Amino acid sequence: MPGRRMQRINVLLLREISNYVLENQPPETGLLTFTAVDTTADLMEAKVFYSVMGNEAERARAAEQLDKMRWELTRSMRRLESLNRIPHFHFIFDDTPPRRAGARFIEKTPQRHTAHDVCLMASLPRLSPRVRRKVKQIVGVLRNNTSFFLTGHERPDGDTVGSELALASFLKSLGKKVTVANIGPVPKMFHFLPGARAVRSAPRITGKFDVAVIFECSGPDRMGNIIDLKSQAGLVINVDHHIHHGLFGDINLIDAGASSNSEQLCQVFSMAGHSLTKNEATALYVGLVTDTGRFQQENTRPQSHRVAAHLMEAGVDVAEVFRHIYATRSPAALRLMSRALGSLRMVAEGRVSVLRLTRADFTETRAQEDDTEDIVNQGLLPPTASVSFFLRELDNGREVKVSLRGKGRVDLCRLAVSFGGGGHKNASGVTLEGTLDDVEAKILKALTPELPPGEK
Ligand SMILES: [Mn+2]
Repeated sequence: MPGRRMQRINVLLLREISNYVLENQPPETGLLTFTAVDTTADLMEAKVFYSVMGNEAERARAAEQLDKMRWELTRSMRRLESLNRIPHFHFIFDDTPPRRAGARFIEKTPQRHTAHDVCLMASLPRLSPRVRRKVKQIVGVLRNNTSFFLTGHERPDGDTVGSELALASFLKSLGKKVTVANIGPVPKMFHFLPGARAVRSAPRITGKFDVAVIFECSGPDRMGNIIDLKSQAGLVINVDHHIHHGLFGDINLIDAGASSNSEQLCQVFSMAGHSLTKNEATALYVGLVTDTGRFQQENTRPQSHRVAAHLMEAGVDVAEVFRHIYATRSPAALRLMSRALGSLRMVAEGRVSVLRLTRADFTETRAQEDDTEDIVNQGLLPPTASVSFFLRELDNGREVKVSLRGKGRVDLCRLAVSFGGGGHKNASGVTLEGTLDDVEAKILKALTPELPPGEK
């Protein structure tokens, strides 16, 4: 058994080598995973074990590439201050199942949809070499690290929760330590997802993690700074499908062409050769179906349906998901909906529907924040309405949360961003300080000039 110091050095080298090679390997090399490093006590020599997911030719190319990279790799290691010498690296192809965590996992999981996976990989959007490299790099990081922290934005939605649960399940099946936490609670409608009740809700999580994966946050403040990325995470992976994004991660997988994080994760799982379990597929499906507005919003692409088909084939019960998310409403939520509909006003010559809820509406109906789901969409029903504008007073009494939905005629994302919010062209939101009247006036003033002329 190597001593604690050597163990630390081995772990450090394993991580550094993985990251360096994944950053620098040419795309035609098969999927490389580094499985172990064994350094001699005098730091003269280090055996570096690796495996390759790929055919014979890819394996040979990988060996050749590693050989070529050796010198540059050694040079890049010189910046590691905790090492007073860089050992000579010997790359050793490792095919022994016990060490190959990824391979062990694949062997353990029957490939139920092998033919289909191949077809899915072909039908997933052809990633640009840049994104492909990132996905590949993420797969390597997931494999080569031990402890993970997963989180998303405040007031987690179906896509955040679904992505967290699917990724957590995948990581646990690889034997990793996983903590999932958000600053806000998981909405009740997602509690049917296995693992959803175990997701922690806390303002602050302590401890250190090898890797933090952050879902759809334009910046660390969007996750309420639940951990301090600099001091608590060795490496930060930032996954998002929204534009207007701060690139705060060490790896930023940003794809505005994807409907949801769930769709992006499908790329990661597909590249990892992972065959989804029913629970993972259901969690991802929830992300897909909620983020596309049941496949009705503009971000719904042929690709979204292909991914949905793939998830159904992995066992998703679509009717069950529908029942939990869309066909179940508490009496309190119905009463809240009635209040919101009762508040409807048509302004700007009928081109904007305004819906409002006060704090009293919540307390008197005993409704919760997540009972507001779907209210904003009602404002798009009047044919003259181009935009539905929904405002609600937050519990703190100082702020108003604004949701905007459109029919494609106004860029609501740009509008929300100009106030410090975000979203998509047809669905965006922002939280502003002020009274309902102040905030309504402020947004209408900016919105009205953007509206298409009304029909007379
Ligand atoms: Mn999303």
